Amino acid sequence: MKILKILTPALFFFLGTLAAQPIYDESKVPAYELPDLLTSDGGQSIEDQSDWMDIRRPEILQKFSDFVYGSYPLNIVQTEVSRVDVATEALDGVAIRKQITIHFVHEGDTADMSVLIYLPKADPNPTPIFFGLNFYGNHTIHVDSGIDITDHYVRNNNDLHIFNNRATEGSRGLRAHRWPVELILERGYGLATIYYGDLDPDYDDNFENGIHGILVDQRRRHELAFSGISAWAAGLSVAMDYFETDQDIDHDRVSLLGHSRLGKAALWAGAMDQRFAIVISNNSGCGGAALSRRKYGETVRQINERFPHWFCKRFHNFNDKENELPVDQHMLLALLAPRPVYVASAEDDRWADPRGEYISLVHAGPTYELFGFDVIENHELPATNERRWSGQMGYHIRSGPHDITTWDWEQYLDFADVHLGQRELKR
Ligand code: GTR
Repeated sequence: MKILKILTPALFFFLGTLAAQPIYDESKVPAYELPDLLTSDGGQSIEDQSDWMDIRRPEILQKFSDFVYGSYPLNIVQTEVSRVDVATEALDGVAIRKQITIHFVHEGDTADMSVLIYLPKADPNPTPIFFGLNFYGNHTIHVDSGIDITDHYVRNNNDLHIFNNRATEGSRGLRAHRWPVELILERGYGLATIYYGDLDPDYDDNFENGIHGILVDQRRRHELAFSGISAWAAGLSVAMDYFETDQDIDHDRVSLLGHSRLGKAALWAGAMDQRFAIVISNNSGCGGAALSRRKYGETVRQINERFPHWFCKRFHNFNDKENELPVDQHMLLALLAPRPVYVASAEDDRWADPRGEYISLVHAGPTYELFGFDVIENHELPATNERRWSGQMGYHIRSGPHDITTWDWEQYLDFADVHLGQRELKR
C-alpha cells in the first residue's frame, strides 16, 4: 500500500510528461477530419466566387475572430501620423529612408508605433514593397546608424545587447542576416518594417500593455476578443492606411510577410485586410499555416500554455480538443484567396510541422479553384530546396533550422516578380 502511495504520483507525473512530449512521428498523427471549406454553416454548397466572397468567407473570418485570434482592437481608435523623418541619401546613397511615427489615440490615451521604410532611390515611380514585423526593434534589421533605437519594451536577449528590457546601441544590425535590405532594393522593391513590441509587448499581462493598454474599458467589456496576434495584425493594417497616402509607395503591390509568430500575425492580417497583394508565411507553424488537428510538433495546448496572450481566451478551450475547433488553418489560407499566397517551411523545424504547413496549403486549394486558378494538389512534400509553385500558390521547404534566410527571400522576390510584374518595371 505504502509503495503504491509513493508510486502513484510518480506514475502520474511520468504519464503527464509523456503526454506533453511533442509528436515527431508521422505514423502517430491522429486521424482527423477537416471542417468543410465549401459548405456554409447553413448547409449550402459554395459553388462560385460570389458564394465564397458573400457567404462563406465572412463566416470563416468571424470564426477565426471568435475562436482563435480575437477581433481587431482598433475599430474605435483614431490614428494619426505624428512624425515623418526622411533621409534621401541612406545606405551610401542608394536608398531613401523614412521613419514614420503613427499615434493611436483613444479617449485621451495614446500609444505609438514607428514604421521604418527603405525605398530604392533609382525608382521615380511608386515602388512595390515587402512589409513585415520585426522581433527586436527596427534598428536591428540593418547597421544603418540613422535608424532610431526603440525605447519600447524589448525581450531580454544578452546576445543582442538588450538589457532590462531596453535595447542598446550594441543591438544595432544584429538581426540584419534576416533582412537582406540591399538585395531587396536591387531587385526593385522597397521594404517596410515595424517592431512588433510597439503594438503589443510579447508577455502576458492580461492585455494591459501596448495598444491594448489604451482600450482598458473595452478590454473589460470584450475580454474574449483580445489577443497579441490581433494587435500585431492591426498595426500592419494601420501602416497600410499610411502607405495609401505615401506617393512613393505602390500600395496596390504590398507583399506582407512574417517569420514564426510574426508569420501567424501576417496571415491573420492578410485574411482581415484584403489590401495586401501577396501574403507570405515563413515557418509560421502552430496557429499559423500548420493544421492544428495533426498535433504534430507544437500543439494548441503547448502554444496556449507557453504564450497565453497570443490567442483569444476562447482558443484555450481547444487544448487537446483540436477536433472541436470550428476552423483549421487551411481555412485561414483560403481567406487569402484569390491573392497569391506563399508558405515556406524549414526541414529541421519539426516543431512548426512542415508537412502540416504544406498540407494546409493543399487543402486551401478548392477555394482558389473557385477563382479559376491552378492549385497545388500533390500531397507529398516537394524535394528540399526545390520550390513548388502552381497558380497563386507557392511553397518550399528549405534545408536547415527555423529561420528566414536570404535564400528564402530570393524565392519571395521571384514570386513577387511573377505575380506583381515587377520585372517589366526594372530599368
Ligand atoms: C516558439 C513558438 C512558435 C513560434 C516561435 C517564434 O517558441 O513555440 O510557435 O512562434 O516561438 O515565434 O519564434
